[in-house]
Amino acid sequence: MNIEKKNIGILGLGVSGYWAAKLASSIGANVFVSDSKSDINQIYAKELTDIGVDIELGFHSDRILNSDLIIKSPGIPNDIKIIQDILESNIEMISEIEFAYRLSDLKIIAITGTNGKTTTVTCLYEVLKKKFNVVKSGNIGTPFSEMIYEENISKKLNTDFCILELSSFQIDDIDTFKPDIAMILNISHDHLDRYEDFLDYTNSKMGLFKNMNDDDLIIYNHDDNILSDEIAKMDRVFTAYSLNQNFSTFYLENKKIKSSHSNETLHIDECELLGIHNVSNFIGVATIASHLKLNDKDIFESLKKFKGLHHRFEIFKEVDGIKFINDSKATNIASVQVAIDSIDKNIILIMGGLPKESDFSAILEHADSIKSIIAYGVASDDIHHSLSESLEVLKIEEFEQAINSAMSLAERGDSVLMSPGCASYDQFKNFEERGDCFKSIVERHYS
Ligand code: UMA
Ligand code: ADP
Repeated sequence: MNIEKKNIGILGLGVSGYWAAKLASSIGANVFVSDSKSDINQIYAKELTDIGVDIELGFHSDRILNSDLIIKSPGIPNDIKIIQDILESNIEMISEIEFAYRLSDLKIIAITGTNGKTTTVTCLYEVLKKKFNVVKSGNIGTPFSEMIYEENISKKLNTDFCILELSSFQIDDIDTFKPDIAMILNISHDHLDRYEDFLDYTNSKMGLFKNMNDDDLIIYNHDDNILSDEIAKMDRVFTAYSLNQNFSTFYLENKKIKSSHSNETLHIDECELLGIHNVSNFIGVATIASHLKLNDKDIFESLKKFKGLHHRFEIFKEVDGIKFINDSKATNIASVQVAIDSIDKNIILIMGGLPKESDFSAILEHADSIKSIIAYGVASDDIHHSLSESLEVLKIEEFEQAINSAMSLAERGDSVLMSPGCASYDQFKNFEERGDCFKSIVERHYS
């Protein structure tokens, strides 16, 4: 793509817009960035102004309609007026991922799914780095444009693969983007405020494969029913992974991950990162690594040592026979369900926050594993309403009091699981702050 001297318009001056602007400007484009907020990161604004980028803050004017190409940040919804004006104007509008892709010659491994993307991308990175020069980018926090900018200015990076975490928002406005390998982990209800309905959201995720052909590797989790149904509708070759030997090269048998290539095994209780969902993620990672010719022994060794990430099924304390698990990143119901499935019984479950849906009744499928539920925050009424006929649900508005109540209920043999199933924004800045708050309340209690 030749954008030298072209007018490039960028919507949004978050981290994606900033790096897209730097990348476009470094190639000689005339860059204009528009952000509807005034109080954006001042360092971004200053640095871009210094390199000759024009910036408009506080509103989206028609000026962006003078662009030859418009790059849209992933968080910008389609129903705002300026997007409608752009669509009517026939100016090409692409996502930041598509833009960086057009300027890149990196080999790409793209990972998407409703839950487990960041864990899986990080795990795959740890496994592949034994043999390859790999980088990780995308929704994980480092925009793809930043990666390409760095690659362009330092020609010596010799990157073999870029592992790209992709949200549905980032997939929505791709056009020619074609990964060499793509993996989809699962599909469940999330982000329904941004999509017309669940089908619309599902179609967005499946859009990742639209330019891939039979020479590219497309991997999907066969154990996810919604995903399997979608795959069955598509007329192309997919590679499945599963806990079940009938569908997968790597599989789970008697608590061991096994491979049909060798006699190597990995006992799941010996892994640093626990949880049945993480076993599934491991099998997905192993499938890609094996395709790239890593041997089973090396793959299993790296999986065994992978520690996971904070706030994702993080077993951070065991005291008086009680386990404490911080799963603050579980912001939808499907991620709570896998956390419950990963613990046998005697769970004191803390849920709540800002709900994405009002119906929590799917948790009733796991009623036998749950001793009590503490429901906090804005969602507490909905949680109580959905679950209290069959389960003990205590409504406690304030987070710290909710945690204290959970601790006072807990006995030897119990697990206190903070897996909220909701966003954190009613009482916290983000999920990290909520998880850190949970951990510090527990630590203080036992100090
Ligand atoms: N803005 C406008 N007009 C609007 C709406 C927003 O100008 O109508 C502006 C905001 O004022 C803000 C900017 O757009 O200044 C923010 O852009 P953005 O929301 O696209 O966020 P970025 O900072 O560019 O970060 C994005 C991803 N954010 C979202 O998709 C919401 C980051 O994922 C990602 O790490 C980053 O690009 C790098 O690729 C975050 C996320 O929450 C972690 N993702 C969602 C998730 O994981 O569930 C999808
Ligand atoms: P994402 O980047 O997709 O949000 P994360 O790795 O940050 O995913 O994990 C978010 C939540 O999803 C955590 O609660 C985590 O334990 C849970 N999770 C991880 N892997 C899976 C999976 N395969 N299926 C369902 N939930 C998962």
